[in-house]
Amino acid sequence: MENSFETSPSLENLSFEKFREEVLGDYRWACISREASLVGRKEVLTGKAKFGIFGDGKEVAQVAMAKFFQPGDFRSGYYRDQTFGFATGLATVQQFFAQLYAEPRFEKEPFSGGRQMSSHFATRFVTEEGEWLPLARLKNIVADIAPTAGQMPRALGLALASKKFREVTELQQFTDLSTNGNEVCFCTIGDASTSEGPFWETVNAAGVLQVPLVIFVWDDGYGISVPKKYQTTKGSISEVLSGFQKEDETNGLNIYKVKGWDYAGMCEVFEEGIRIARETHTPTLFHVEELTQPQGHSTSGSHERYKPAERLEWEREWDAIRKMREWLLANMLADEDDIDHIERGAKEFVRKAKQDAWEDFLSPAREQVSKAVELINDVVSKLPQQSGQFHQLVKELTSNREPLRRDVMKILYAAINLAGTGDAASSLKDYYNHLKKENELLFNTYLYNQGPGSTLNVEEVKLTYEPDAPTVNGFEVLNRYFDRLFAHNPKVLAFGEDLGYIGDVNQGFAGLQTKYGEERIFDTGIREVTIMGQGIGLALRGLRPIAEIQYVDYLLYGLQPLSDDAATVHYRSVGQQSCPLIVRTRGHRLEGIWHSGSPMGMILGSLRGMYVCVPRNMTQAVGMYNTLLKGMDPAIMIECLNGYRLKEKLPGNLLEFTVPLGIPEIVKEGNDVTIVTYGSTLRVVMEAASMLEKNGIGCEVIDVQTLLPFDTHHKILESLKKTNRIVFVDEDVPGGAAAYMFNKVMEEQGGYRWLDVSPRTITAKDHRTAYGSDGDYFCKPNPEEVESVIKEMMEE
Ligand SMILES: Cc1ncc(C[n+]2csc(CCOP(=O)(O)OP(=O)(O)O)c2C)c(N)n1
Ligand SMILES: [Mg+2]
Repeated sequence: MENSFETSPSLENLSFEKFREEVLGDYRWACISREASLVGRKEVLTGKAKFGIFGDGKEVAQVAMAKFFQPGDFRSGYYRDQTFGFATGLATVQQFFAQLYAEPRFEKEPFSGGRQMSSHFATRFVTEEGEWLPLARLKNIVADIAPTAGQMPRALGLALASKKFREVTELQQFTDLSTNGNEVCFCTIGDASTSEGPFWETVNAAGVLQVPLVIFVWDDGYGISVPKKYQTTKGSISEVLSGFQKEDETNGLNIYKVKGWDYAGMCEVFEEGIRIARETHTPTLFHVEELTQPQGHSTSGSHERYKPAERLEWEREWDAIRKMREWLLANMLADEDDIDHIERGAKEFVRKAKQDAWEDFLSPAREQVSKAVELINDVVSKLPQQSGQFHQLVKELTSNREPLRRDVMKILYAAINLAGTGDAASSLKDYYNHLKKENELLFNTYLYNQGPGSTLNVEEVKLTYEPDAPTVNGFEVLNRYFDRLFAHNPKVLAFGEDLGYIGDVNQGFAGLQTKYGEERIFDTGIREVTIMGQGIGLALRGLRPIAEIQYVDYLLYGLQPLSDDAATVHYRSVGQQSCPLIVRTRGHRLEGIWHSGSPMGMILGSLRGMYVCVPRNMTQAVGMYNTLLKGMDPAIMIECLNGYRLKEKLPGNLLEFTVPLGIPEIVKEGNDVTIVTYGSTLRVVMEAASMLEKNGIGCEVIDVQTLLPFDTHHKILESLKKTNRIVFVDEDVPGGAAAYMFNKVMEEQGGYRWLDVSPRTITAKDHRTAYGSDGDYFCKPNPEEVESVIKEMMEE
């Protein structure tokens, strides 16, 4: 022993020691994570947090998974992955508890600033200035979302980005964003969530596309209370997926089955599958079976209610941590003492992290309580006759041992009311307003990019024409624009159904695939959910995708990833992630129930967090594309389906001209009535306006251009001040976007003060639009209807 330090240890011993250390390190993280779950549940049950969902039972699989997660890789997962977060160093246990308590201070809860439930992680992708971080050198987690399988569509896009970075020559210069497309997207999903459509769409698309997507199915046999036999055909996701298995000379996925308690087995299989995915871009699925849920699904219930006693017994016996412990002992990697030491250390570590997070969480509200009490006591000295009631408020506030920010606001509000209108409470009011502002910053910011990345900062560049500018079809304006755009901006990619080879159903991309390659302009399968997912994933990785929904009527299929993911990502990550996706689609009137929709109310209701562009013609659309491409926000562009063959003068500054968002354009001036509209209906309105003109009624026609944002400078109000009559016209259902515009102008802009007659909306009918020209005439607004409503208004 004495001279052992003099003998150099053999290389073998050294690597054994290193291996042992690594394995024990993994065991330690597994124990810490388990303890965090156990303590986390208690925190909820004792009322310190509202809801908890934890990763107990999945620890060993995730320490194995974390080993192969390299800088540049992305995780797109769900709420079970805390162990992965800890083991990769992307989340600390204290931050995990901070999130459990809903800590809104970003410094303390850097995943969502208290906006998301527990175990919804995120890392930073962009700076406050809207610049991309060197994602190729970082380990990246896309901000988690709760809808089951909602992480799948975007995972496809994240993986597709690697393929694009590898195969598109023009993209190889962006070495901060990718290292030759070596980045793998790790996607986790629960067994029951594989029943969801987005799972199947993603798996099929990945098999077709051949992208480095690695899916881990955490199979614990249940989706809340519903067992696998009601979820999955044959009760096995790997078995039913077997037809997707890649063979020599075919596409498809590599599918592996592993046991979730078999640490060594998982390390081996994960290493192989992930390496192949990284090198060859073959998608991979690991079916990780025999996982458990020691505490059941979440804090909302107990699994004893629905799991049979034998299952519960089996779960105890096959607990992965217990199995790993047995394996460590059997392989003499540690003895009982070593293991006990690790387990005790884990408990202590978690106890301290929890305590620190809780103290941190409480401290701001406690300080606010002290300050509020001090200010209320000051008021008491000025208004002694109400002292009893003030003291009651103070008592209420100070007897709350764990006050929230909300409690302080409620008491301050009550105290201000009690003090009445005099000056006595002015410092209370100041403090109330100060806190209100502070809370707004904590809870109501980052719906859109706010700094230099904001699309609203893009400067207007006016449209110009060459003296000999030709008049062309609307689609040709777009076609020439896209041609220049693809020559100019290597980050732009466009894809969708029929978009590649034939250049979209209305020829906006005609001939461009041949010119710019099928890597940049490409067809997809008929799968709107994952077309949107491709767009989201590519945008999150710093590219500029234009993802097409063939007709706006089919947006419903692709709406979920937009609403739950693209529209919320900046908000839910507190500005750390931006998704500058452009969804291109076409809509409003043409023919029949599914080619004439204008579901703008649906869009407005579901896509806050995206901008909504409704250009009246293709020239305006070009200006909006330019604007969007200079910003960092996601947006949807609804081109006029009946406008592609209408003639437009070809702009001279196609690549430069911008249409600022939220600025309506007065397309016709008039003094008698303001007509507010957009998109295809604008032409109907213009026809009505010229009919009215003949009767001496001057219409001011305003194209709002974008619904989100809406008339940010209150231009419509200026018009209303002149005409004192207003009508909102569109072809959405009643109560849809026309009602939205009405609300904006009447309530937000205070337009009601300038009305001489009651304001109106003219919309399509409640039902979908019947086929044919008569169907259109009798279901959508027509010029005669607009004219008669306005005549009525003039006579009122
Ligand atoms: C779209 C959607 N439907 C329902 C839910 C409610 N829900 C949350 S978790 C869950 C079960 C998921 O089970 P599984 O995929 O097996 O994951 P596990 O929780 O077992 O890890 C359900 C139904 C949801 N979050 N999203
Ligand atoms: Mg499950």
